[in-house]
Amino acid sequence: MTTRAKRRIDDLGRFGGDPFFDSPRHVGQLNFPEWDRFRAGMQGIFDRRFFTNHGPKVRELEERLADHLGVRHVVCMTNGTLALTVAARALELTGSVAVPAFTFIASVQALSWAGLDPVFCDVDPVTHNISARTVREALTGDVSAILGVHLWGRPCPVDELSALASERGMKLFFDAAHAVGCSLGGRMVGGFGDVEVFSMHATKVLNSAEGGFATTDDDGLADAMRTIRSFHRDEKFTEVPLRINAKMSEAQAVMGLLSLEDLPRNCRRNAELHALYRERLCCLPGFDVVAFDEREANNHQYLIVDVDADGAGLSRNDIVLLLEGERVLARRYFTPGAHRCPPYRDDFPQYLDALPVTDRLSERLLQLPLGEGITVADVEGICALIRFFVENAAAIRPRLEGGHRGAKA
Ligand code: T4K
Repeated sequence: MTTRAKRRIDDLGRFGGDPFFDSPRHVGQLNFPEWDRFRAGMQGIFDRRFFTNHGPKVRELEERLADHLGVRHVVCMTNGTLALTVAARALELTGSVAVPAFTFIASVQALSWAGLDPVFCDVDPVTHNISARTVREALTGDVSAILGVHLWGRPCPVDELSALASERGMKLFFDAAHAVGCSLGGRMVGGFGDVEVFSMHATKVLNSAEGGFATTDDDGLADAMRTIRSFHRDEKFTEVPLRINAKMSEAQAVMGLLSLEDLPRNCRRNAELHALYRERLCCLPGFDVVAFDEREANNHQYLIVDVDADGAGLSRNDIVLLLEGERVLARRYFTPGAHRCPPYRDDFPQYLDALPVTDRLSERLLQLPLGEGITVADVEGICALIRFFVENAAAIRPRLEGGHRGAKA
């Protein structure tokens, strides 16, 4: 790895200097199994000449995930977005669903594909998740369910949301795309609410390249999801009006099985890098690293920093621009909030100025690289860069405001 230390602000990539890193540092986990293990798994597919339609590898992955999470049923699907849509259809929801606006847009678009309208809720400023209070404040007459999102892998307050759902006769399900391997009160995420839905996208700590799955302890719901996810004639457990092709392929399942084997190792590695980031950034003014409850199981796959521009001397957006100049591809997750994204900003304008915590977080949070491609030296380098930005904020800020020579590609 070649890195270039910064001595003056003219050395910054943003102002025409050479980037610190010689190749991009991404935010995704991008865990790759060893090639020989992947080849051995794929060899079985070639030998059996069986590519898809709930083959042996998909069934094995479903069983292993069910064991790992302590749930009765796992239903594997093409990706997390389709798994959410299928779950919403299986729950037979109607009208609207209460959902946080502070989430990846897929949480909400999946509802739209299921023919449901969002009722946007604000989130708690500390947990970044919905609470019974924020849902209650948003509820309207036709809300048939709550969709909680365990953001960054930190579980929603499940008990209070369950109590609210029972009180109002609503279903409760969770978008657990970030939360594989995380627990609440010692119980693994996967068994909460009516259904929970996970993503196994390439950027996740558990990955099948593309992929997702739904978990439930309810036999009827599992049957409904298995039927809805496929037009295949052998997959008909229950009567449903509409079906879709949301099947997981055997190749995805091979990748998912290998990734499940590697999950403990990858979580441990994330935890180490997460701790190093915290140690290096905690004493910088205006920087607050989002922490996890270390009494619980965590996957530590998201390194999220809350940047206070007054304390740091630079805004979150300034930091992203400056890091980009050094080939550090930090992300503004989740900016803007879903209520400000099409089609919702036009279809539901009543939410535009109604979600102050979501708006505030979406202006301040920053995701930094953490995953297989990121080394201890990378973390040290990224933190040293950020320290340099903050220590030289007074000189950097006017240069950013007054325009600059673009960063080298
Ligand atoms: N609910 C929530 C709360 C979610 O966060 C997500 C997905 C979903 C539902 C839906 O689940 P899926 O339908 O996706 O299974 C990424 C992922 O695409 C998405 O899965 C994830 N959440 C979201 C938070 O992040 P992008 O578009 O912001 O990231 P992307 O794909 O550009 O990748 C990040 C970086 O990694 C890039 O700089 C490029 C690099 N990269 C990426 C891939 C895929 C690589 O170097 N190699 C690769 O193969 O959405």
